[in-house]
Amino acid sequence: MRVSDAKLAEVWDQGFTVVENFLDADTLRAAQAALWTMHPRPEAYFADPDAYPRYAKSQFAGLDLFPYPAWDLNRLPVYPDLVDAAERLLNATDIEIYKVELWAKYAGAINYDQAHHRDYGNHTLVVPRADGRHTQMTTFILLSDVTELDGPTKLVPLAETRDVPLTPSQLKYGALFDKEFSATAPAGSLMIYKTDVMHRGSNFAAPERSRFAMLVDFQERGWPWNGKMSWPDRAQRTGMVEAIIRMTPRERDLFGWPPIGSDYWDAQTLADVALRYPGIDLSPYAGNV
Ligand SMILES: O=C(O)CCC(=O)C(=O)O
Repeated sequence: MRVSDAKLAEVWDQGFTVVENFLDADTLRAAQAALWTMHPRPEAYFADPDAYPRYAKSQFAGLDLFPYPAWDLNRLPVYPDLVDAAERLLNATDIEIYKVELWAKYAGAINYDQAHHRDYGNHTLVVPRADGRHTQMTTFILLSDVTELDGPTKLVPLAETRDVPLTPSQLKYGALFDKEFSATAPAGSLMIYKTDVMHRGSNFAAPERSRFAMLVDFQERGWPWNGKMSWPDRAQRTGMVEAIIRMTPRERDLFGWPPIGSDYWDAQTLADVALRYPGIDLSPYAGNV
C-alpha cells in the first residue's frame, strides 16, 4: 500500500506513524512462512521453551541481521512502497538502506520492557539535526498481529519531548510512560519513526504470545557519520548472493551496489562479478563499456 502524504506528514509532526495493512497479503504470507526457517513457530516454542535457550539470553537474542536464508524475507527491505515512502519522507532519491534486522520475541523468554530512548545513539556518531536535514527513517514491518498483549512499541509524540535534551539518549525507566502511544496493529502493518523520537520496547502482557518484526532503516547517502551496518561485511552470508541476483538495479543500489553508469563497470568487472553472482543479469550495467 502506498503510504499517504498524511501519514508521512505525521512522521514529521509527531515523530512516528503506523500504516495498517501495508504489505500485500501474498508478500506477508510468504514472509511469515519463511520466518519458520529461522525461528520456532510459537506452538513449538511454548511447548518447550527450555529447548530454545537462545531467546532467554537478552532482549536482543532473537534478533538477526540481513541477509536471511529466504528471498521471501530478503525482499521486504526493498518492497516498492517502502522505498517510495523513504524517498518521499527523506525528499531524496539518493538514499540507502543502512540497517535491517529481523526480531523474534517470545513471551516469558525474558522481560522485554525498556526505558524510553532515542535511537540516534547507535545510528549516528553525532545527533539528529533539528531542521530535519539528513533525517534517518527507521521502521518496523510487523509480521505478526501486535495487540496490547504482544509487547507493542511505545512511542511519545514529539510535542511531549521538545524540552527533553537530545543527550542523554535514554531516560530513567518510567519517565514519559504516561505520555506514550502503543503501536498496536495487524500483521503486515508498518511503523515509521525518526531517531529523535522517544520510544521503547515493552513486555508481553500475557503468556504464550509472540511478536515478529523486520526493522528496515533508510537514510540519505553521503553523511558517513550516520549509519549502522556494512553490506560488504554481510556479502558472504547465506541468502546474499540470491538476493543480489534477484534484485533490480535500483534495489541493489539501496545496498551500495555500483549503479548503472558507474565507472566501476568495465569488461573485467562485468565478467568477474558475473562469476561471483551466477545468473545475474548485468546487461543494464554494460551500456557504456
Ligand atoms: O522492540 C520494540 O518494540 C522497540 C525496541 C527498541 O526500541 C530498541 O531496542 O531500541
